[in-house]
Amino acid sequence: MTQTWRWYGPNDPVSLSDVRQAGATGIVNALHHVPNGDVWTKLEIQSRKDTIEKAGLTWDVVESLPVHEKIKTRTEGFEILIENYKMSMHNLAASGVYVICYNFMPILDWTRTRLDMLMEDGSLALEFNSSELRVFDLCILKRNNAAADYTSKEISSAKLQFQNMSDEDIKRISDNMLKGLPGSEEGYSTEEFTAMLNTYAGIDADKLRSHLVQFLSEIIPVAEELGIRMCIHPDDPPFTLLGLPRIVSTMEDYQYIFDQVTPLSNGITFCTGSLGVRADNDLPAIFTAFADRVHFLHLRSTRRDALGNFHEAGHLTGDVDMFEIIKRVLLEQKRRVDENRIDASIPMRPDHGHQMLDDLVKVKINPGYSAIGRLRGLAELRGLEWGINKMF
Ligand code: DNO
Repeated sequence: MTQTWRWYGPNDPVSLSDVRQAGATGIVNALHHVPNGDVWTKLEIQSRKDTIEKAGLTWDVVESLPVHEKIKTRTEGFEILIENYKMSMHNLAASGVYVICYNFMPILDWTRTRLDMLMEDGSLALEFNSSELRVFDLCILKRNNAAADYTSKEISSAKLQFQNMSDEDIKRISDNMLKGLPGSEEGYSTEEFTAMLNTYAGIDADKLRSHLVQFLSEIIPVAEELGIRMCIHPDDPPFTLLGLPRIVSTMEDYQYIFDQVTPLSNGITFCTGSLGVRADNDLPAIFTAFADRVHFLHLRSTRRDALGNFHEAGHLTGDVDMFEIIKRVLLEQKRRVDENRIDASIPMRPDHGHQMLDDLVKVKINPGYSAIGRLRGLAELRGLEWGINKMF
């Protein structure tokens, strides 16, 4: 695997020289300062690439080239936004950046309710708490018809929980849900978010799926022509949230997408932590079913409970069988070597580390993306890969 590291650009508290010391060779990066929907110009791309290369690293993956909400809802102006998207793809290929990660999650990107869950060892982890999500939906956001999505027991306990909640907790949950976690391109106030929800009024999962397929039918031919590998990120978490459809959560979801748009450049960001939140997702089976179109790996593990809560576990602990996944990745890489594929080394990044050691006292960190927890994750994953390779 090619070891990469997500870097948020010059304002990231983790520097490129830190990344080199962590042992990664590649950078995963986006032009976060360019407004969502605008073209990424050749000049901007090249200047970012130069910065990365001056530090002795390479820009291996774009994460994300964001898909504008109007493309997802196919509302006024979406045609121009798709043209802009294609132009950004052209400009990236012109600078030699060929792997593009994106997602098709309505309005919200990844979602957590708490960013500082205390672990036994004193480190902090990201958490998704389903009862807090219900409090947010029913009592803070007060979404129209939200009650229809829950049992009467869930509704009464959410109300009780809300009555006893401190202002601080209410603010924490609202901020985490709406303001956008690191890498999310948008943040909203409650009013703005409610207005955004209305733009999805007539859009159910089937409709959103057809919008994705229409988008892919336009951009995948461009990717084929340019040698770009597009890789869709799964829903995080992989289920419907706040009444919004989510369509990249299961084996069947992937199967549908690839049946509709077949070229291999229509690929996957295989995110073990996101997919692993569902007990009914068989991760090794999903990997093997679509192995030839896995263009990027997010390696992390989550721990779920029976109530629908989950938190980020250590990279080798939790519910993901990392040994089995990496073993299958290495077999797929061997297969690609035999086929003379140029993408025989799949870029991976250690995803979401715990906040630990000196990072606990740093003034600024990006939750989930502090240096030391990811460094620990990368070291563990690298060791596991090394060990499995020795066995082959
Ligand atoms: C969270 C990330 C996501 C991811 C996007 C890809 O940590 O994995 O924000 O970057 O969903 O488009």
